[in-house]
Amino acid sequence: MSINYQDRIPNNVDLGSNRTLQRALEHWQPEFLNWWQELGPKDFQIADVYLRTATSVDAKGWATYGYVKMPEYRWGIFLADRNPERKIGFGDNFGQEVWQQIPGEHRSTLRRLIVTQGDTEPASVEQQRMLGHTAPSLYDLRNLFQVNVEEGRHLWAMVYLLHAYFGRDGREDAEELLERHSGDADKPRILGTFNEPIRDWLSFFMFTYFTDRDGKFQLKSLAESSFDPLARTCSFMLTEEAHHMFVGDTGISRVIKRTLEVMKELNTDDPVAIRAAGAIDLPTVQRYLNFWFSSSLDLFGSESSSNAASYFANGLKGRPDEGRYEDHVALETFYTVDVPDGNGSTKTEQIPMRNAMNDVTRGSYVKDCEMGVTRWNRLIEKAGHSFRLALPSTRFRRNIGMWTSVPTDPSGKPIPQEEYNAQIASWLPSEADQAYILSLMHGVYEAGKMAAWIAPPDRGINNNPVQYEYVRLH
Ligand code: BYC
Repeated sequence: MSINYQDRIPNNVDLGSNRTLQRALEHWQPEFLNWWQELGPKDFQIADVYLRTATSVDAKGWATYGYVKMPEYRWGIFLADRNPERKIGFGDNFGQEVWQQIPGEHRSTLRRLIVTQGDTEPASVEQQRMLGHTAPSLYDLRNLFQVNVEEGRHLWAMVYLLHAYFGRDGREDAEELLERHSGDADKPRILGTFNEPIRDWLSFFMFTYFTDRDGKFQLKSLAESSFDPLARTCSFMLTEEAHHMFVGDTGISRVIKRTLEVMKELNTDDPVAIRAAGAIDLPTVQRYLNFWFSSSLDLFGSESSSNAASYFANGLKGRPDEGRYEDHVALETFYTVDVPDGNGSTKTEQIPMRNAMNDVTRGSYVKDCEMGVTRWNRLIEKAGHSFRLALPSTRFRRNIGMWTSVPTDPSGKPIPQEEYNAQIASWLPSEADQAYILSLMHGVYEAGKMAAWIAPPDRGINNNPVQYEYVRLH
């Protein structure tokens, strides 16, 4: 179904045929816009931003580009097309019809999953709200705002499901999604990472690389759901998510590229000299990476989770790319995890495969994260330096799961608490690192100009040149 932009809420779900639902969403719409004005990107609301907007959900032509003022962005409800042949792909009901309505016994669990997913979307916009003031270029400013409006749309995607399938409870949940706020002492966002402040662009690139990538894997898991409208919603969200990870991946590459240029010019790898020249030394990049990667690992939940086992058994949440696995029932297999033995060492444990689904997904995520690291290291190697970036171990600095508060070094080796306390400041961004990175953050708003700490991108957006005026400020 094509998307009708004459509607107050653009959609491809035939909203007009359900007046009650339409009215409920039209009631929520001004609350969303109020939230956007109060907690969305600070200022820039009258700037013309070169944004893409969904016009259809098919692979070829979903995006059109043009100048839009952010509050006029057409946030809408877009589900991937329905496949009438689709069957349940995993769990106890493998092979049966997928659900167009929610079976009563799964209502509260699905509601919780949808609320948790929905909560992350506005949270990320809140976290990023001040970054417009320090964008390293108009190209980057545009990318930030593209990410922000699409996270806003992802909130719409979850709110649609809450309104359409969960009655009054869902409507209340939708209101609460605008009432919790990132970092709020009384009403924080649900998941840890989404309460961490993002004050600088290095953190933004780390977040879009590592945390948005968690989003990719969680959305892929939900795209397998037996609840077909959830699966179709998440499938389309994934097409938007890809650009967010591109922003992170290329952002980090560009930071490294610039650092390597400075290292070459000065013929040194001394962080002090590199900083004096206004670039970001590689050990600092590693510390920011350590912080955001370890925080994002927690978003997958515990290694052994009875919640995860029941999501899988009931067909609510599968594994990313479930079709690639041979055994979709996973009832008789086991999974081996390394766990702390309580004496400063590790032991292995066998857990039923269904209980291990969080860790299975986390494992796929770590592999995906490695690809960027390999690419960045290739740049460093080509420039003739021996320094290498590395992902810390999945045991390092965990706050959820079996390794919670177990002191390890970044390689995952358990160490005494005192040693951890003494070293942690050298493994994560120190106050001095943060102050230095913040000192680099100044808005560069002249088309084609770049801040000195980052290299220009290889190409612009939608075949436009890098020096294109991606945001027209007024
Ligand atoms: N922080 O049994 P467990 C995205 C809670 S990002 C705080 O292992 P489960 C995006 C957990 O809720 C993707 N609490 O949990 C990215 C549970 O609480 P209860 C977001 C946490 O249920 C960038 C308890 O600990 N998608 O889209 O197996 C920009 C025990 O844990 C955390 C989803 O969240 C944490 N990190 O797994 C914008 C998908 N981790 O029940 C957007 C939907 C766990 O004891 N959510 N807890 O009160 C889920 O699938 C699951 O809720 C989780 C947790 C994977 C998050």
